[in-house]
Amino acid sequence: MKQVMFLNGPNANLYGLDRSGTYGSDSFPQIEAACLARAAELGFALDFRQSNHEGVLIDWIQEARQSCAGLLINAAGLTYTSIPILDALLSFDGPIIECHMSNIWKREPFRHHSFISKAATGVVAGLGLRGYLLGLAAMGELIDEPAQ
Ligand code: DHK
Repeated sequence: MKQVMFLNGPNANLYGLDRSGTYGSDSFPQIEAACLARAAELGFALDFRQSNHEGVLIDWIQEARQSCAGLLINAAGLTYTSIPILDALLSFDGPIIECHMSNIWKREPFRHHSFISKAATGVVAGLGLRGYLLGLAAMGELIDEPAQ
């Protein structure tokens, strides 16, 4: 069975607790459970992780190079600052889907430029948990396509 990693960056563990509702009402454990269930339906093994630390995320991307056919990532606030995460992603050979719960282009200007999009096969934003599940469905197809 193919392995896929789904990485979540700083503060994603607080989803559902934010009173503004920007990231929806689902808690992080609920989001994780929904993603694991969807991946099982789609027929691949999902390794779903979250860290508040840039270096840990980079270590996990490097780990994924060895073991995973595809990678989804919501780098959260590091999306707009981290060239090291971009560089790690550029070293990954398989498909990469950049995910955001919120529509980042509808928000403050400092959220409008993603450093990591350069490495992404595609981007899903603004659809909350539904977007994560759509990203997983797309990944299920991408990892079964012949390498480009
Ligand atoms: C998540 C965050 O934590 C923010 O820092 C980003 C992203 C947006 C999201 O929409 O999932 O700006």
